[in-house]
Amino acid sequence: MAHRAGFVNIIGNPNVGKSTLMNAFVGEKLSIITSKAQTTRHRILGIVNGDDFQVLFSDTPGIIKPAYELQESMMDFVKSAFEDADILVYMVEIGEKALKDEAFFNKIKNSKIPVLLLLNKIDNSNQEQLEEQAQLWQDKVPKAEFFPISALTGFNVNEVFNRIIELLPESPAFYPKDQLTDKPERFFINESIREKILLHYKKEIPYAVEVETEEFHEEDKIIRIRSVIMVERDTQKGIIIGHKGSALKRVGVEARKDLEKFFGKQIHLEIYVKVNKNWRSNQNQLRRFGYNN
Ligand SMILES: Nc1nc2c(ncn2[C@@H]2O[C@H](COP(=O)(O)OP(=O)(O)OP(=O)(O)O)[C@@H](O)[C@H]2O)c(=O)[nH]1
Ligand SMILES: [Mg+2]
Repeated sequence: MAHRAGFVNIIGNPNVGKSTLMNAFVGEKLSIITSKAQTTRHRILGIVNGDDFQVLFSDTPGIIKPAYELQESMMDFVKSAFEDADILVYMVEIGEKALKDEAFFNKIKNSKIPVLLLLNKIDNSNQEQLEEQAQLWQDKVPKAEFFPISALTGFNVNEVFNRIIELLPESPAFYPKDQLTDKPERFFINESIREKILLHYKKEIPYAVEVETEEFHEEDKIIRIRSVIMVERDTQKGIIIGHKGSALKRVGVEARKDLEKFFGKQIHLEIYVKVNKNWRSNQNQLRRFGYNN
């Protein structure tokens, strides 16, 4: 059989389970997952290699109407995912009625490339609701191939993957066959710290936070890391640190555990907090944090 390879880009509303699905395909926790919307801010490549295929999955931020520059950059990642896709995976979740951004929705509906429409979180539904939702979405996007799935339990995930392999164009591999992603180690450190912030802090705090890893030093048995959590205001800095540093300590302990699993090595993680005023609206800062496209 000829070798197949291509870009399979996963798009949809915030919080529908795009990152959960990509991690399930790749078998690694490349993307962070939380119950909060806008968990993913970047386009993250997850590569699945076989002897005669290479699937280049892209996890993308949930589609929103951007309100500030960071969100505009996030939507630029989504746009780029439209442009280079060989196959589009459009994910919706049980109970969802529409993609709020009509322009994006029309692009999906009129797409010239194959679209797989995945109705996710069916573990959260009953037969009646499932049938009604299946009908609703197949009417909305008649050209798409429809799959009810559960990214969480794995229901139908293999079936979707096998269909993707069938649809892949003939092509040589784009990346070395042992490569898993295009992101550097520091990216996964930043993300794993940001995940703990999404999990443990309320309201605007997670959205005002960016993480940067200043030092990554790998030794025989241990990796020494120093990262900085950036917030937009002084008051946020106090909240991140917490009473006698307890809140920040929890972030550090939990992120370190995840990173020890990810890197398979002992980790020494030092985290401090810094104010970087209005970084979310500052083009130079955004570029520095990898949000340029
Ligand atoms: N019950 C159920 N929950 C799911 C399923 N897939 C994902 N979730 C949950 O839905 C929430 C969002 O999952 P993510 O994978 O972070 O969603 P996302 O689409 O990447 O979200 P953004 O990055 O914010 O756009 C998490 O709490 C997941 O555990 C599923 O199949 N069933
Ligand atoms: Mg995500």
